[in-house]
Amino acid sequence: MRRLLMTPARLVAPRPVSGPIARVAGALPRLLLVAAIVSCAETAPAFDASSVQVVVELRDYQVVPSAATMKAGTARIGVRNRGAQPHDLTILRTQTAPDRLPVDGSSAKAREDGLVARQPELRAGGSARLDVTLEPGAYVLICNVPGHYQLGMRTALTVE
Ligand SMILES: [Cu+2]
Repeated sequence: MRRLLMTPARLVAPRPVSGPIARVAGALPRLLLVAAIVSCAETAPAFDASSVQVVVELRDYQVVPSAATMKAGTARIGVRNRGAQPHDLTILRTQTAPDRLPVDGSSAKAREDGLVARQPELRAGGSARLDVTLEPGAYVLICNVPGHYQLGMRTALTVE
């Protein structure tokens, strides 16, 4: 846009203080600032939202899938950690209600009967794509970082 507004005379007229080196030097602080902002921001997602069947968000302390029901078969699950803590996604096939899984007192983790798949811990802002084959049935999605299941990181998923 800015270039379109420039007159031809301004484009060709050499100005004494604005050679290529002066321009780069002038832009440098801005470039460094942009680089700093980018490096602090969330890294690019490990999956394309249109290429996964469901996206599961891990929050402090909730597990929030974009759909409560999935089709049976091979599924691509996008996992995002939106919390400040590291979280994992543990997928169990079980008839037990999400809030009724037995918890091991010494490890503070939920028992993993019916374990189907796990996305290992993702740091805050991290993401991953988990490819799993799901048979029809009742599933529970949890984060099994010690204590997190008890804090509420659990939800139901139905596969049809
Ligand atoms: Cu967690």
